[in-house]
Amino acid sequence: MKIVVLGAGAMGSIFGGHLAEAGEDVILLDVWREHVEAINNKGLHITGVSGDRYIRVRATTDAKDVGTADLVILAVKAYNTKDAITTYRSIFTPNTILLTIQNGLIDVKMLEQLSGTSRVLVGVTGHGATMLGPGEVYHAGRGKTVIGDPRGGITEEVKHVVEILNRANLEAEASPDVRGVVWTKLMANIGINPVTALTRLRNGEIVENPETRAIMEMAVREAYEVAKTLKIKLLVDDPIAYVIDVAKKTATNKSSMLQDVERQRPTEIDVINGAVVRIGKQIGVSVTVNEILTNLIKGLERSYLKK
Ligand code: KPL
Repeated sequence: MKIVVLGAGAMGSIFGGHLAEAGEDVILLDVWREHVEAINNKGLHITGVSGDRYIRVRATTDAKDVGTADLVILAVKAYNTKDAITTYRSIFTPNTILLTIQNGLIDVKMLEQLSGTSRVLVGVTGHGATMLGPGEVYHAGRGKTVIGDPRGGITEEVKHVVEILNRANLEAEASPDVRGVVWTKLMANIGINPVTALTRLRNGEIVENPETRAIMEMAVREAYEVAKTLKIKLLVDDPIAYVIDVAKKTATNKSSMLQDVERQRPTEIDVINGAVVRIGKQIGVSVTVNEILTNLIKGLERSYLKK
């Protein structure tokens, strides 16, 4: 099976590196030329919880080097999805399985339309990873990767992809209701990411501080109302307690959104709080706090992106 990791940032490199080590036919596809050259010249250097090593894996910026893929693991930042699939459209056939492991609420219909395959699977990963430089990735933490078919049920495709990831030591499991898994993780990102990005506090600090904790709780409460109205079954009974627990367990982390803001990059606000705002408005659930957080992050992005 030819596996293409589309988007060889930190998470894509962790997945691609593990798959290559397991002997899979894998190629990393990314527009970042220096990163691709470093991987081809020296190997992909992964450090951190899974060990310090150089992994031999093919990398390219050019779809022509790939041909077509049997499995595409989509790991680009959500705001680059359209560009990435459009640029590399030729790697997809109607039989390609497209597994997104992106953060936030990804629009599966859009993935189907852009790629031309209806075999789209959704994955939620608990791995933590950071890019250190071209060819250099830090594996910060291991976690389960839960995979499912967005239409529900555990299909043969889901089982097959889970098996491939497990062979590569990526600790995967299948879920018959991946929407519930996505929305549960979304609760943590909704509460933690914009509040940390706006205040520059670390995950644990926004819980200790009553003012920031109150905003975090209000945002999660609204998102929970949206989820309940959509009849989404979360994996937890008390989303606020869950988000507080995640923030405490990752207390010293800078959230991904805070890192984006510090590096003056676009954030994933549109697929996190922004997605809840869009849906809440459609179904008539109040999403005022999420709208304020979304608009503040967008204003902040504009202050540095316009430079
Ligand atoms: O996923 C995260 C992120 O930073 O995006 C959390 C759970 C908030 C951990 O930092």
